[in-house]
Amino acid sequence: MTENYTFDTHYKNLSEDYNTQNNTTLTLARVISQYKGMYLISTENKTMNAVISGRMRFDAIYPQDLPSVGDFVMADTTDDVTAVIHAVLERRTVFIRKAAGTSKDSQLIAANVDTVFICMSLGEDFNIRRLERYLAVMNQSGSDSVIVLTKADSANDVVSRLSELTVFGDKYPVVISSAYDETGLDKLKKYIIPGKTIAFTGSSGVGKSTLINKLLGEDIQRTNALRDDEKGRHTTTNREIFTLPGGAYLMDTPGMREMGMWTDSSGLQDVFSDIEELISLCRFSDCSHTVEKGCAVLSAIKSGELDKTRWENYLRLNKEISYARDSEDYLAKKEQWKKEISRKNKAMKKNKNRF
Ligand SMILES: Nc1nc2c(ncn2[C@@H]2O[C@H](COP(=O)(O)OP(=O)(O)O)[C@@H](O)[C@H]2O)c(=O)[nH]1
Ligand SMILES: [Mg+2]
Ligand SMILES: [Zn+2]
Repeated sequence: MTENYTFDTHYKNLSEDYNTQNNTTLTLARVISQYKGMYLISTENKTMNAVISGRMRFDAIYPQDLPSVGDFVMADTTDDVTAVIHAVLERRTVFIRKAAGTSKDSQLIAANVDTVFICMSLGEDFNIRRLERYLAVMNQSGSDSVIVLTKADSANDVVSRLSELTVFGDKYPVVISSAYDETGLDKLKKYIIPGKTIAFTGSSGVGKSTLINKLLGEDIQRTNALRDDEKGRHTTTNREIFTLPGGAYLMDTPGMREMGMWTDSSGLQDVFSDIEELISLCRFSDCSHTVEKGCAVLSAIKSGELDKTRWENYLRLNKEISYARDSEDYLAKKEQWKKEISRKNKAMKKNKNRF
């Protein structure tokens, strides 16, 4: 397969700097798919398999230290069969998912995504609390979010569903779409411009792959027949980037059952600006919003101005952030402890040799 990518000047410059600083002649490439330890990368003129260098594997502590789909990497492509990735160039955005609940695992889903289409079906799947979560996670990633409401052809109460979105004000563009009757495709295409990477995310079965197919104009993605419960099945097993002839990138992401928050609480501010505003109006600056007189949050819930489930979702997401922060501290301490032990071991060995 021969591709003809043109990377943007930002990454071309970074790659030249890398080669100068490290006295190497590595090639700039983009990771377009990943399966376990295997990568598929595209240079400006070819697509090939790649693995990471032993050094890179050895040095990696966190999953984020390894290449992910969307990364721009420096690779040795002299071997025609398999390239070797030596470095990841600085990411513009990172889409990290933290598995919710008690797990400490985080997963880098994609790098360098400019715009995320957060897809939600106008059918049974429609859930404003889930949308809040996706928006918050995507805000953390640094990418711009567009709310894409899918399957408009089969929806019946679009008006009431749209009214639920008014809590976000006009912070996020909303596109009503249908891959079946092609509603809204023109609006989506406005975001798909050369050089930009657009990721599709949202629950499994909402129609992401079908939309991507439509936009690509050919049946590259596999889609799955709808089950009665509208959930669909997990069809996209790994993340993959598709390049449009004009030079834009479309990325499919697998259906994610859990979409936890990581350590940066900035993601919440935009999604819940009304709540943050209310909190600033509470009479006491250390208000716990549970029993206090003059609590603006409690009175807004009472008056119906603030939906209680929205408040609870806000609390839940905040809690996840503190949990993620704690576990990061824990990992850092563990790393410190490992270093300490290896230092002591070395010192002991030295002493042994001496006596
Ligand atoms: N009614 C309707 N069904 C759709 C539309 N787009 C996709 N579907 C169906 O929804 C199911 C899941 O689609 P798929 O693209 O695999 O969803 P994904 O898991 O988000 O990638 C399939 O049965 C599709 O045929 C649409 O615009 N309207
Ligand atoms: Mg899919
Ligand atoms: Zn309060």
